[in-house]
Amino acid sequence: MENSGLDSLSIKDRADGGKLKETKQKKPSQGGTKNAPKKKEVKKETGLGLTYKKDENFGEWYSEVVVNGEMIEYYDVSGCYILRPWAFSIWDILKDFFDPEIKKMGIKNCYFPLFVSSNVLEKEKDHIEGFAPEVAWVTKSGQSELDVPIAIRPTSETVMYPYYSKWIRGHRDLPLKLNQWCNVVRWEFSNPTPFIRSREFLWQEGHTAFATKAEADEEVLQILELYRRIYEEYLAVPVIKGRKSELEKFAGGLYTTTVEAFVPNTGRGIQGATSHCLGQNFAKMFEINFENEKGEKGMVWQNSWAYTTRSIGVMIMVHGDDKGLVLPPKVASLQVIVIPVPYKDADTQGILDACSETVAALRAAGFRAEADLRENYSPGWKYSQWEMKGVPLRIEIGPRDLANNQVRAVRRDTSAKMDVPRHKLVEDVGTILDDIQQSMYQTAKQKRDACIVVVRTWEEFMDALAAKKMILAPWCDEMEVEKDVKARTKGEMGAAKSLCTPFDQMPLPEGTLCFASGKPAKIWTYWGRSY
Ligand code: 86X
Repeated sequence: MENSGLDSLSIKDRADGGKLKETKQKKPSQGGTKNAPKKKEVKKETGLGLTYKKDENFGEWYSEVVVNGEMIEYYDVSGCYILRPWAFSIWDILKDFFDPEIKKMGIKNCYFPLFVSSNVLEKEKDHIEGFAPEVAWVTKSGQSELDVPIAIRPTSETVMYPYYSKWIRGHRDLPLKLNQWCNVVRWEFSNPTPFIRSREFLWQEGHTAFATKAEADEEVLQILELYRRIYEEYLAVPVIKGRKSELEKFAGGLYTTTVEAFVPNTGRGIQGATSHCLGQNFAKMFEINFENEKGEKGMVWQNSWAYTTRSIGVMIMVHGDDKGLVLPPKVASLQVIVIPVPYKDADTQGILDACSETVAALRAAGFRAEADLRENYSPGWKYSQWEMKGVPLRIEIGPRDLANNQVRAVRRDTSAKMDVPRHKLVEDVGTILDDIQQSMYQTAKQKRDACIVVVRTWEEFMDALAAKKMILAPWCDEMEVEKDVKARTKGEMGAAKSLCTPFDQMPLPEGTLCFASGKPAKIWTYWGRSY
């Protein structure tokens, strides 16, 4: 896995008195000329670079980035992936935000079993129907067949709600607000993709029951706001809050709200998380009844809500570049990597000490920082590796920095380089990391916004779809019309569907017609292809 070309190149540039800025050195990860077979060339040069470019072959780029960035290891069960510490730490950070927030709302954590008996799973046949092919079953222990096959949860309504029925008797038992952090299994058949579509994934599922619809309605939006914050404040991914159409909502519920993200490279929308008001449908099926203060019988109002490890995949797709992952500082398990840049005749020990002191100061101030003091790798090789892994900020310390009592900081998102005086280290690193977080969000938002097109006619709609846009169109809000849109756009790339009806509605002038049916429009709705 070694190299020499890269080493000499970077060291020379760096030792050259800080000319790095202008030199615009050959990027090790990008290899040779346009038409040359990039793959081998790059691999030879560094053993590190990406073979595919994000704009040229997005699918291959993504697979390569998640593996080379050490997020994922492929596994020998198709559709299942190993989440390596680099990925799992992001999941931990999101959980460390979300879990205390829901606890403030009075939601309690619990754990229900992984297995569902076939009786119970089939109890609510209506809601299971469309999903049945995705359910995984345990049929044997050792060599003997089980008397009754046992399902593995694809979601936990059927696991939990029989006990809601048992535990809820009177109004004093309400609200009942439970959440669990767990895995679920859905045996998908369409092309599995790490994080985005895997057969087993991690999520939190919240299941709550209230005496009144008003309480349920309020919670749906409180949770949705937390989901927006996960995406926008943590993952730096812009999302649109809205409501799913009747066709796209969770069929078992009353209405479904969503945060929708968009992946500009593929022109696909992606549901980021979902918060449902289930109404009283499940209360009816599972007989979740209660008696109010006046002794009258009523059925509970329920919600359910979830976000999954898919969120990490969306973040990778939105921010990654041709050098690898680009992690927002708030979710990066390592925010600052400090790399010594010694060279012949330099005070190597002084440089190493300065690196250790820098890490100690940053850690003491609460930053997640490490020094990469490995001796068997060159600085240039280390730069490439930490760029691949997406560390937001690199600090280089060489002889010139030592002499000037400064460090050289290099941003992962923009490649901008800055000299930071050591007495301002903590302050400046804080400022830079904040700026990276904000600017990653703003850049992603600009790219997303540039993909949004407002259309009024079918023709404009089809053009926008071909151009991979996220389409905002006036719609009559009729299910038959959405089915028709799906049918009329069916093809290799997948049909178009409604993504969401944004809560934030533009004015809809009287007389505006539906883009698809020509009937009077009722709402503005986002449309596009989706994951
Ligand atoms: C829908 C609905 C709901 C709790 C959420 O979206 C939030 C958390 N659940 C999930 N859904 C299914 O009900 C379902 C059921 C079966 Cl049996 C299945 F195989 C797959 C499913 N996928 C989604």
